[in-house]
Amino acid sequence: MAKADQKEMDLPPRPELFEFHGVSMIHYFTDNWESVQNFQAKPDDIVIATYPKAGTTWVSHMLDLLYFGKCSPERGSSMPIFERVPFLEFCVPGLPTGVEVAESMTSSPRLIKTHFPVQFLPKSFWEQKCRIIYVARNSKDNAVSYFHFDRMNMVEPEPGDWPSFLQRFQEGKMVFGSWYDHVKGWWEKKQTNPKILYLMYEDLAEDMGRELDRVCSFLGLSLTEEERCKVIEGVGFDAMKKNSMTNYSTIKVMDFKISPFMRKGKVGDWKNHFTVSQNEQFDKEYKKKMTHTTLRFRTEI
Ligand code: PPS
Repeated sequence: MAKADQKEMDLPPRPELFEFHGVSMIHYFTDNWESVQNFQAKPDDIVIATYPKAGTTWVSHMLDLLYFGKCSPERGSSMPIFERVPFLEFCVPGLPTGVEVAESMTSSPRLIKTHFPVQFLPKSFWEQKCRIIYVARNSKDNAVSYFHFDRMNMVEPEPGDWPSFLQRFQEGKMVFGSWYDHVKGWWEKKQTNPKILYLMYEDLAEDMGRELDRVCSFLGLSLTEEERCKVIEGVGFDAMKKNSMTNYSTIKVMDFKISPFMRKGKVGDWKNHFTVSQNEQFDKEYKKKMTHTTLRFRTEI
């Protein structure tokens, strides 16, 4: 977006990345650091943790339907996802912070979203032994989705062109840092913490019914066949794209003329973006960075 357009929308300039405790961040997610770190979790809080663009909204809406779809069916079509599932570290002037939204919630359990790498999660979530659902997405599709998001979201740094964005993605110079550190950090933590369920975007896309059953078993929920079908229908890509309470169309800092929030929702869209040489280069780097982990992703299904 041209600088003049940004001014017309009465928005501050796009934020710059800076190093924060060893992770690239922007001030919108660090300005409220003290109160985020001192956040008081409740034992039944459920955290949805992801690297940006890995399927956060998908799983957030799924959990909201699971817990509240039956008793308040109007909730999913009248309350935007960021009110139903507050974004903990969010702090943009003129809007309530994620902490404020979470603290004002009267429904339980509270579903709380974060993009923090594992070492940033406020300690009270660990002390309270809260359940955490982490969602990861293969790096190539994740990078493509992030690129389009940064193009359309005026509170993200300027993405530049695709080649330079991809280069910075590999270097970890993205908001919330390196994809590699993020997915591996949470994966390592999960090995010793049974309160973490690690989901993959590709598995959700392949078989939602199977993944929903895994989620329900982790959360100790059982659904009737009718409830199960309703959730599966509600979290379909087309249903969520149409639903203004899940598609972010009410947010003024996102310019849907550039790209919609619910963009493609596919596994393998990276093939429409990576050149052959970008792909070779990427695979080489990927191999090096993923040597010492058992974590495996699928870039097609
Ligand atoms: S954010 O801004 O970090 O919270 O974004 P996040 O929700 O994590 O990721 C957005 C991408 O997830 C896709 N998405 C879905 N895919 C399939 N089915 C459903 N229901 C669904 N809901 C969201 C969304 O389209 C973004 O991916 P891309 O590849 O850009 O389309």
